[in-house]
Amino acid sequence: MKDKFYITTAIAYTSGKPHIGNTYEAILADSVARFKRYEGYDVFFQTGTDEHGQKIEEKAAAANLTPKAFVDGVAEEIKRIWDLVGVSYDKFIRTTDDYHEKQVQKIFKKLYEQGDIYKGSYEGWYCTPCESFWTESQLVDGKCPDCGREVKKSQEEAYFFKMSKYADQLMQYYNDHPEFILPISRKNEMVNNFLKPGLQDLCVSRSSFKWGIPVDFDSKHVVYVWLDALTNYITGVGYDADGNSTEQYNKLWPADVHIIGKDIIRFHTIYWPIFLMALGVPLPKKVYGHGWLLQDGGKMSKSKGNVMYADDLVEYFGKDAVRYYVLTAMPQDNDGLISWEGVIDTINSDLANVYGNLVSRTIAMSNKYFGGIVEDAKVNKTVDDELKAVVTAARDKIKAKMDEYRIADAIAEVISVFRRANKYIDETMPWALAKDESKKDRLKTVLYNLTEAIIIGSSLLTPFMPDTCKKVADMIGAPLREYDDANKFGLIDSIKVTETPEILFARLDSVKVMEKVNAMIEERREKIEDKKDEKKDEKKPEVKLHDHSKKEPIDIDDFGKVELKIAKVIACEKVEKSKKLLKLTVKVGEETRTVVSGIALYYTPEELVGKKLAMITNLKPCKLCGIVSEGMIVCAEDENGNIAYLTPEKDIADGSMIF
Ligand code: ME8
Repeated sequence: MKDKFYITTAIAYTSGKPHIGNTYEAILADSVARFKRYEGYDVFFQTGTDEHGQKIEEKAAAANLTPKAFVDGVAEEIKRIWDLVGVSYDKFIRTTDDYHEKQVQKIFKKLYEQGDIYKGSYEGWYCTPCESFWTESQLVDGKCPDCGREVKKSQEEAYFFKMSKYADQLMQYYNDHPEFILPISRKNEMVNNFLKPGLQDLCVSRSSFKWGIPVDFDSKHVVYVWLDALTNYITGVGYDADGNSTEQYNKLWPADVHIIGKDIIRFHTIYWPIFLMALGVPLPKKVYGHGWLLQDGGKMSKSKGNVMYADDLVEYFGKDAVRYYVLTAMPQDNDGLISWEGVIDTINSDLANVYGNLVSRTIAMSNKYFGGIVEDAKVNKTVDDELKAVVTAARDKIKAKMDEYRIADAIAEVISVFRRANKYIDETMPWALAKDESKKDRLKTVLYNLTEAIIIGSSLLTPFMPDTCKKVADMIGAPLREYDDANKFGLIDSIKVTETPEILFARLDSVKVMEKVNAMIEERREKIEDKKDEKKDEKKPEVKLHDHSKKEPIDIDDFGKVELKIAKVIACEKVEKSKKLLKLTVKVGEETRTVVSGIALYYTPEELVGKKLAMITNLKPCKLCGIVSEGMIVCAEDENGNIAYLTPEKDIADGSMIF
């Protein structure tokens, strides 16, 4: 009976299309899963999407969709991309799946009933228009960092998890399982930065937004998105909090490895193990935190149109070349740098020059000298032993690297097999042997040895480049070698190679490809600019800014206390730290004043310069985002939150009184 191997990726946020960095993780996990299958493990590979939370709720609103319709679209897109790059998952879980939501509710309740979760209150500073809590240190001059308005000290009811209760147990687990966190540097980070200073209780519910799994016994609250998301690893394989877990769960859990990125290691090596301890569930065997793929030569940014997406890369270079590139671009203990030029260089050097060239030369020579027939005439030389030694040692070297999750190093071992085989061609000079009839058998053996090296190397490369390796085996006319035989030389019998070999990787002309790529980036950038303009025209406000309830009657004297004048905007700019504020310089008769106004979502600075507006001129000055505001621009706001400034019906001097 084969051992099981349960491997997972992080589940991707459905806030938008995944870039090549997120896709890298799926390819990485896929190559591990494929290698384990090749080794003979009974692999279960789970991936999926993380679909709840405020950010997604906001994105959906901005797209004018319900959150569910929005995440349905993005989850489909993520699946499409995973399929495009050949991610061979067995299960794709979505956190909006019914069975998952039910289990999260049960888990929450169980933890509450056993006292690990308790109801408390969250203290902070609340900005009502923004519906946001802020800590003291986040405030700017004591005001909301987003809109610059006054904030109220508030308490919100929330549920908390008693993290500290399990801290010692977790430290013990780390000590007893030195292989739990990989690379080791990440473990030290967790111990020194989080466990040693002491764990704080974790707020595990939210009531300021709705798009989450409701706490079933207190429906004002939704479950904190990380508690929801992390449990996917058990709910996806059939965990049941009432003790009726499936056979599949019993077989697969604990997971053999969670593959995740470096930014979410804390969630997987502190929160997740503690939740599991509280549930009485065994901990995963390993958490592997990979580095990040960063764009060489500048940050990837949507507005620059230069974000690298897997589907573009696949369109330009093909699936396997993209898999090869991202896997080899990432070192184990660090981040990896990627670029369009980098893909071209790697394809030209490793795939076209080394692998492709070896395959095409070998097939061409077999056709030319022996009508495509490859067989061993057993005329051996010492140089053959050197080739055979490299080829037969490769499997175990690769396995050792794969066991340490050194994927780039494992692939480099395969490439060194192909490099050695190319060198063997130079050493044996088949074209010279062909000229001498008496050396025909030696030539046969040379081509046989090369073909063996190609088949064994391709078999070992299959987890990383599945389609290419299969194609090579088909062209050679020999099956890919099983794992158990991948360290044995000389198993091919007599075979016939194809007469019409395909070019595996054509050499790319960097200048030509980059011209096309740059044109695509430019086109995207323009589209994004157009969209921004359309959005500006729409000017859809998200919330009403002001209290629209009926006010108490006042005397004319009360109204008389308000000084309203016409102000002319002579300059205007955005306030750097805020999305909502504009800084206006206005002329009011002889005076020039600065006014900070929360209308940046409705008007651009350019639209306001030169306009005459109604302004309250005797409000006491106040500081907003560090700028002293000396008045208030008066606007009208309708029930839907649409805003319009007030301007005189005909031209009138600035400084004129409004009464
Ligand atoms: O973190 N290079 O989702 P996510 C390499 N939903 N990996 C990268 C990367 C980059 N440039 N950018 C992101 C989440 N990643 C949560 C996970 S799991 C219970 C919940 C990795 O879509 C990132 O580190 O933001 C993470 O492992 C994965 O992509 C998904 O990121």
